[in-house]
Amino acid sequence: MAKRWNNTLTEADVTPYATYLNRRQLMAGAAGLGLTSLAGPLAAGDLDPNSWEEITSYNNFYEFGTNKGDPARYAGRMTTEPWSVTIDGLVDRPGTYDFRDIMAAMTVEERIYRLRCVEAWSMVVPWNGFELADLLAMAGVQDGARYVAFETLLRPDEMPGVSRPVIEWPYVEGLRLDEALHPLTIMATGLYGKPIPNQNGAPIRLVVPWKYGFKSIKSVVRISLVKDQPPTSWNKYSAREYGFYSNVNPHVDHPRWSQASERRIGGGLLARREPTLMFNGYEAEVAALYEGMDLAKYH
Ligand SMILES: Nc1nc2c(c(=O)[nH]1)N[C@H]1C(S)=C(S)[C@@H](COP(=O)(O)O)O[C@H]1N2
Ligand SMILES: [Mo]
Repeated sequence: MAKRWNNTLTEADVTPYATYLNRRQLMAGAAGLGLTSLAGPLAAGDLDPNSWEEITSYNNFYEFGTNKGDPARYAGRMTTEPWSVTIDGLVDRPGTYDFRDIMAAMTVEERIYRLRCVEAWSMVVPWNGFELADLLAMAGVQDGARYVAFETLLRPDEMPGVSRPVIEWPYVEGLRLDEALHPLTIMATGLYGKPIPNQNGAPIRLVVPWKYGFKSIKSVVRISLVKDQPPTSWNKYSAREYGFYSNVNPHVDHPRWSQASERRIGGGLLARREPTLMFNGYEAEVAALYEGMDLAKYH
């Protein structure tokens, strides 16, 4: 069932993990609907997804080259079977989890999300996936954990792009724990009901719809629960241009271009640019995570 997120979430400000879990259990018990009851009612959708062709041919996956067509051309070389994700750090059940075992344990649903690249283009993507919170619950987050670090596969013989030091490989990303546990944050494993294509981050990638696209790290092989804010690839490349948070924000420009508007892929050459929305349109759901923070400083 498609979920088109609207301003119905009020349970977003969940910092201590125990509080978070208790609330989920309470809600699940009360509603008898399972954990997805956090989602709230479906909104009238204004989200018209981009085509399969658009989503799978215009990509950023620098491990396969920096041109938009490179991932579609070269990512087929990446071996995705078998695949495992190591979950380690501050968890009760660290280990290397086979992708098939993860899939057997998770409930996959459809999430139609906006995707806003920091380069000021955007798409709407019908992902299939599950909440990252459910995967983290499987591993058992310990009290001291405050951030989640992610790492992409690094396999140079299958990745023509990594011979060039565009960024430092492997690609790494990170979220604050409450961002990672937010019900909008998913691990995507499918697209349009099919397994996710290699160029989009097969077999499992992060999707954080209120942040610039580069936070949504592809082809994840490691998830670590950590105490301190982890290093992230684009922040290491240029901290001034790419902050750790990188929430979509039309009022905070990239040093080299405006972030006030965006070009929707598939709109055609004559299409008007669309205004970029605060938190990419998910402000009602996520603004509470950043209450009291200077969003220009913590960009
Ligand atoms: N490992 C890895 N993940 C990545 C990237 C990348 O180069 N390598 N590019 C990011 C950027 S800049 C964007 S905009 C999105 C694009 O996702 P899509 O190609 O599925 O639209 O993936 C992100 N995840
Ligand atoms: Mo991007």
